[in-house]
Amino acid sequence: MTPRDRLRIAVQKSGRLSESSQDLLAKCGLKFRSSRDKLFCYGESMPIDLLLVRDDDIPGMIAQGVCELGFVGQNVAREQSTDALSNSRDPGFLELRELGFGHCRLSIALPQEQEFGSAKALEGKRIATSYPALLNKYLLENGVSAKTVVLSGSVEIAPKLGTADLICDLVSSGATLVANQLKEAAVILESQAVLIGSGLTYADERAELTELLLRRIDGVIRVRESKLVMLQVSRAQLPMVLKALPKADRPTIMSVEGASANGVSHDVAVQAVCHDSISWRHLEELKAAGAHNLLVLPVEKMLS
Ligand code: PRT
Ligand code: ZN
Repeated sequence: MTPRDRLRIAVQKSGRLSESSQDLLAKCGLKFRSSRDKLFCYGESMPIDLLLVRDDDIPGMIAQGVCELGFVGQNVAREQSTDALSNSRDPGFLELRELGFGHCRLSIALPQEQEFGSAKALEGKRIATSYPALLNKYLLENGVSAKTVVLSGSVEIAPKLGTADLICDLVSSGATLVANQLKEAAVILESQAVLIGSGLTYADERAELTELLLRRIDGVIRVRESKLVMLQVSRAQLPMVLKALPKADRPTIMSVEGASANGVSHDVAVQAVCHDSISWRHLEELKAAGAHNLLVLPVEKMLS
C-alpha cells in the first residue's frame, strides 16, 4: 500500500444523493476548492479531498484503493457486495454508517390487476431489474425459479413493452409505479445512504483522519436527530413527565422559585436532550402528563 497523507472520499457527482452528501461533509467542517473539471475537489480545511463520480463507481473505487471512503445508496452497496460474494470474490468495501437520508426501498411490483399472494407467484415469470444480484438472492431464498431481465434504466415500462411480466425496482413515493399502472407487492431491501470504506487499517495519516471524520459524522447524525427539551412541572407529576420524554438522556432537574400554578407543590424545571424528533403529539402527551412552559430547541453541535 503506497503511503498517503491525505484522505479521499467519493460522493455522487449529480443525482439524488449529491446535495445531502456534500451537506453532511460541510457540517463536519470540511471545505473544498473545486477543480476546473469539477471531478476532484481539494480539501482546504483538512487534508481530505473529494471525488465527484457516478454512484455505481464508488464501491469499486474503494476496492481498488482509489479512495478510502464513499457515500452510496445501500441498494448500490448491497447489489455489488452480493454480486461479489455470490462469485466468491471479496467485495473490497464495508458499510460503516447509515446516514439517514436517501431513503427508498427495492421492491417487486406487478401490474395493478394481478394478485401477488406470496413469492411463489413469481414462479416462471420474467422480472425486469437493474439489481440482478439482489433479485436472484431473493428468488433463491424463496425457492422460486424466474427469469431476470437486466435493464439499466426505465425498468418501470418493461411490463407495458412486453419485455417482462413484473419489475424489481427502487420505490420512494410510489408515484412512478402508479403512473405505470403497477403496484408494490414485496419489499426486498429497505435502503438509505451509507458511508462505505475499505475496512483496511492504514499505517499513515489516513488512519487518524478516518477516525476523526467518523467521530464528526456520528456527531452530526446525533445532532440531526436531537432536540433540547425544556419544561416545568410539579414535583408530584415529574415521574409521569420523565416517562413521556422520547429517548431522553439523563435530564437536568432544577428547582423553580415560588409556588406552582396550583399553589400546592413547588415546580421543577427539566432540561433534557431527546434523541428523536419531537412531534406535536409528543408535546401534547407531555402537557397531559403535567408539563407546562414547554420549549423545544435545535441542537447545533454535540461531542460526548
Ligand atoms: O448518474 P448516477 O449513476 O450517479 O445516478 P443514478 O441515476 O444511478 O442515481 P439517482 O441519483 O437516481 O439515485 C441515487 C440513489 O438515490 C439511489 O441509488 C438510491 O439509493 C437513492 N434513491 C432514493 C432513489 C430514489 N429514492 C428513487 N426514487 N433512487 C432512484 N429512485 C427512482 C426509482 O428508480 C424510480 O425510477 O425514482 C423512481 C421512483 O420514485 P417514486 O418517488 O416515484 O416512487
Ligand atoms: Zn447510478
